[in-house]
Amino acid sequence: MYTQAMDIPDESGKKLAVVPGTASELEAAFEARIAADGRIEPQDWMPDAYRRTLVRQISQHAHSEIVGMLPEGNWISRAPSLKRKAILIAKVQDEGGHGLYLYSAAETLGTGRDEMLAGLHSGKAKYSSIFNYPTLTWADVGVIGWLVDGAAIMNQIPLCRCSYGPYARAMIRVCKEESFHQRQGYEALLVMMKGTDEQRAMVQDAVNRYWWKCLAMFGPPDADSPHSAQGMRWGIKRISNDELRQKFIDATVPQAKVLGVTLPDPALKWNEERQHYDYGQIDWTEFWNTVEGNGPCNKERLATRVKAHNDGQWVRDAALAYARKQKERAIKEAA
Ligand code: FAQ
Repeated sequence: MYTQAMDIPDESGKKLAVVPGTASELEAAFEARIAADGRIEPQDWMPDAYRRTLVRQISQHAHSEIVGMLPEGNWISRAPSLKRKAILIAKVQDEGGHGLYLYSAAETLGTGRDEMLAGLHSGKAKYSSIFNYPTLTWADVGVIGWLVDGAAIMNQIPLCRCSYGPYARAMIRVCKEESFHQRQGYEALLVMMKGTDEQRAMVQDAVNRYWWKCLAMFGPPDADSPHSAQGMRWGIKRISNDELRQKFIDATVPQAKVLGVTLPDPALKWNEERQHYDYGQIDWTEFWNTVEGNGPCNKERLATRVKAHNDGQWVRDAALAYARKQKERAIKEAA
């Protein structure tokens, strides 16, 4: 289980925390570990800024998984067959599980889940822009699997090599599950494309609405990304936002051809010299507007999460009361 693996020590050397020394010696040991591509573990000494960066990124990632359950969750009761419903339920549950591994990984850095959730519920913490758009038709569910999970995997595979051990280990399992999510989405679309003209039009419409939003998922261009340079230096990020975006485009164009859909970008063209596809301008104004809370579904998504959290208060209260009773019983029995 992932939770048991969180304390696995790094084989590359002794724990930084057990090496006595001054602050500058500890910092030097941390830097040496990073330079040697070793892993930092929860008990190790680490600079405050490294810790803060990880809590920010991992908790935002966790929030994305949890809020990301909502757009597809809306279709569970309307899935077109029993098979599609079973797959979709499994996928949405997986996303919930990803959120939980990630909150646990962030907790190893000393930040409580209540604090992280308070950040989400107050609108202070971010989550992925992509989940603030509506799912209008069944084709949107297929396109989320193909393109949104596809973009998520592209971004998350390098995170399996993140310098922070618990995050890297969580990502291994997450990526395996995301791979199933991507395939089920693509397969659902392949079936629709073999159907009626109306079904094919539905797929094309979903691709048209989601394509540009998926490209923005990778974050702002490198030149406008305030956290990238330090994140790369610390081995948290391994590949830059723009490079990942390019890799995603290069991998997706042939898949779109097989599927028989057009990607909605007239500038999309193979560049022989670069050995990559050229592509058009992403609307960053729209992206930032959505990130800042003004996308089409931001308010609805947050309100749904806050209601679910409040509705679940009795479960947390009951679990705490039970734990208290267990403890009291153990004390009585020991007396
Ligand atoms: N949406 O300087 P950078 C999924 C923010 S999981 C919203 O480049 P960084 C699974 C960024 O946080 C999808 N905000 O920052 C699934 C920062 O804000 P801050 C989530 C964004 O951290 C599928 C500011 O802009 N994946 O889809 C976005 O170095 C289907 C400046 O940006 C992850 O979270 C955005 N798209 O790089 C679930 C992966 N992009 O903190 C359900 C882990 C940027 O200063 C259904 N995260 N921002 O207030 C990462 O890899 C990185 O955090 C990046 C951003 C690449 C997202």
